[in-house]
Amino acid sequence: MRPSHDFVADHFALSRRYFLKTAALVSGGISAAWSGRADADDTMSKVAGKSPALDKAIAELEYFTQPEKFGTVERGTPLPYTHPPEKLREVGMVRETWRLEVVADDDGKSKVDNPLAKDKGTALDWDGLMKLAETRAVRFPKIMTCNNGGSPLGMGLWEGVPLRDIVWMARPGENIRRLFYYGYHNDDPKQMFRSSLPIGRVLEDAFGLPPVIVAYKLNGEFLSGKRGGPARIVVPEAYGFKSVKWLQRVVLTHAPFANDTYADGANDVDSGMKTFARFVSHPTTVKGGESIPLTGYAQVGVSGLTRVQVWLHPKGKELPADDPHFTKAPWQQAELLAAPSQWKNLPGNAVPATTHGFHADGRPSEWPMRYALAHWAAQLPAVAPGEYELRCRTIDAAGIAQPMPRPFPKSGRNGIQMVTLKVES
Ligand SMILES: Nc1nc2c(c(=O)[nH]1)N[C@H]1C(S)=C(S)[C@@H](COP(=O)(O)O)O[C@H]1N2
Ligand SMILES: [Mo]
Repeated sequence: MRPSHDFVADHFALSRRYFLKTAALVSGGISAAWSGRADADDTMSKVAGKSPALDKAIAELEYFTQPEKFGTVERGTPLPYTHPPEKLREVGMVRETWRLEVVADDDGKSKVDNPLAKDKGTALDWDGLMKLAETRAVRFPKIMTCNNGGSPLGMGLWEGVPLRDIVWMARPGENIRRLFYYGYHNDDPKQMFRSSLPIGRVLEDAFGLPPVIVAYKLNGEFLSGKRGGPARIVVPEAYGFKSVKWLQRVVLTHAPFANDTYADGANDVDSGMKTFARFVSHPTTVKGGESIPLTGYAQVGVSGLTRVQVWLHPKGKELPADDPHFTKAPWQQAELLAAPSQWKNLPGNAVPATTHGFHADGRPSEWPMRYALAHWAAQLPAVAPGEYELRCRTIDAAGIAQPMPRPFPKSGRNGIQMVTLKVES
């Protein structure tokens, strides 16, 4: 058995070594932001150099998601961003005509002294948003995941203006407990997508969390229509359904409850994002006597992340009937990789200055970062020929294996992923 690894290994050192071997990439090499990195962080990964296949797989990992690989969950017939240009203009789906309203609910209780309303000509427009951005822009990393999806949609560095700055402009008065917010939905109630938050979450941030934002950029580029542009909500700690795209209207209400579109689907609309692991690269076949290179990522959810583990189980061998989450299986430690040296898919392969969760020199201030992803790798020792099931899981900050045995996929799926492996004789 391979010894277990307790150290967070260094993706940085590993990829530097890999790139030094790869002449074509040396010049584009390591971001200057990293030159100030402490030596203590420079320890070599334990899996590094064990196999060229694994080194290559690790070097190919991408932290932030390429636009064309970002997954989408959307509704609308037609999808609002597919309207012809004229119609896009007419319905506020382009910057020139985009407006954001912040108004009181017509519940007769909530008071808003300076509503930002289209009919009063006071709605926030794109120039107003960009003006705010000059002094108020924030950026933070956040993984976008649908609570109903088996894997994340994409990893983003989101930029926007805190929603509270816009809410304050509307001068909220008495009796406001919640915000309902709406995306453009072809003016058809059946196509509506809306979500909601307690006012307290918008006005303040739990210690260490970035604010809820009206986002206009993802990974350094202005949001495409597909990704929710001109502007969308992004809630750092929440599943995707809280991050309404094509945002046009915020209603300040006395209502004490969530009225999210996602409440309809039996979803837990208050769920925190869960911690779980997935494979990125895994061989489907290896030769007898060969070790097994594996890479993957974990989503760092509300309960944190300390480890990723993998388990190789001979196919056909009986699985314990009384242990559906395999808590007693002989799991082996994978290695959690340190922060990447280059933040691929960002302009200049670098995280911009003044990004929440990063030091001024571009190093993350904690690792792994919450509500983000972290990569892992393992090189399993050779096993006897045959067919195998290979699984991965996470251990959270409290030392609890995730998924915990619990039957609630509607509060976020974190099931154990299984892939198969054939070892030839
Ligand atoms: N207007 C609008 N916003 C929306 C949705 C939608 O259908 N319409 N889908 C939501 C859901 S359920 C998810 S999971 C995320 C997905 O974001 P993405 O498509 O940018 O990955 O968007 C959310 N925002
Ligand atoms: Mo979703």
